Amino acid sequence: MLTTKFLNHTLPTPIMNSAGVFDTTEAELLHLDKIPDISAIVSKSTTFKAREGNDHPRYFHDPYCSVNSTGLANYGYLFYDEMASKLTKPYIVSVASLDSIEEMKHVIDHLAKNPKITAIEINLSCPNIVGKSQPAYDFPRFDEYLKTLTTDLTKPWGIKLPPYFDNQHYKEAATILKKYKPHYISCINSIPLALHIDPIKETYSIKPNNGRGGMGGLSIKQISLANVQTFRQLMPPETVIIGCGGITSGLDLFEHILAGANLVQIGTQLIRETPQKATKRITQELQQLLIKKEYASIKEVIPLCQRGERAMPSVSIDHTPFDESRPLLGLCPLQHLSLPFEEEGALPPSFALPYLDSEV
Ligand code: RRO
Repeated sequence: MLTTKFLNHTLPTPIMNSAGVFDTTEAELLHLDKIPDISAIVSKSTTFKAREGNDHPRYFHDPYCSVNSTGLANYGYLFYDEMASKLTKPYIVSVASLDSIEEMKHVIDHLAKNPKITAIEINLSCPNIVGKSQPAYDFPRFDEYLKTLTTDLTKPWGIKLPPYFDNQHYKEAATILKKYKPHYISCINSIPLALHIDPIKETYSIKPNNGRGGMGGLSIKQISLANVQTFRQLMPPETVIIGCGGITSGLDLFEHILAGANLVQIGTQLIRETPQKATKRITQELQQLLIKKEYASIKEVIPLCQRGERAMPSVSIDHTPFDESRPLLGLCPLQHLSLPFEEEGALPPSFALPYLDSEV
């Protein structure tokens, strides 16, 4: 029911980890390899040399979001190259830009020679290198990077895109992408330069860059859906789109498919709940939802933007079929959506701040 094609692989579920989550060390990568509902593994974004990354604490999450400023902590590309022979699942090595295009080209060309590596994920959207901007936000640089990195590249490659927020930016990004024809695009990397403040301790929740880092988690879902949908409309129909951002439940994953994603990458929720538990639950929820909606397979779900007329739900969802005790995750009962936020009792109990309770 959840079988999904990816490059020349048939995956049992449409789920991968997103780059940067439980994929830095050998133990983490071997752990991901054992988890049945994770179908492909993405490495931590790697660079030519190993990096310790930014100062700790550099990751934080609450029920709404995560904020990280990891700063590309990784063991260097040779380590992720060697890991390929130890993993059994399709393995994508994420490669990040740092100082020089030439260095990144060297890394990619080296990794491309390894037959055990399934694909390269080009990451031009790291938000956390202090003092540097993202190539994917600077379109002439973006074009130059892709030209240099993908000329003569024989290995399948994808690209991790940052969130875009402007129609002109979408158009410019899509024009460049269409020139270089990635095998897939992943939308989106974390939302850059978000600030989280701990009001109890009166500090920033993470240390680097004055507390600012890339935001993930449920709060970014609407931005990631909009990016998936827009690229689904702008790119040729055969473009594989991996939805990434705000997936905490089977329903969130389903929304990504409705927006136009073929597969998904999950980050924050794997940290919140553990990769095993999160992906097992999300897979079960997705299966139950598809059954309830009378889809025989995930392949039957057509993105909303490709349907002729306004889509009507095939079944009404008036209460969550999921675990209602799980804070914030999954479907909010629909009646809450029509009530004003200020109204007492309008918000589901999951909107309380359990992390504050536990601190007090
Ligand atoms: O390492 C990081 O700080 C990082 C990277 Br490379 C990225 O692509 N996205 C992110 O949120 N953090």
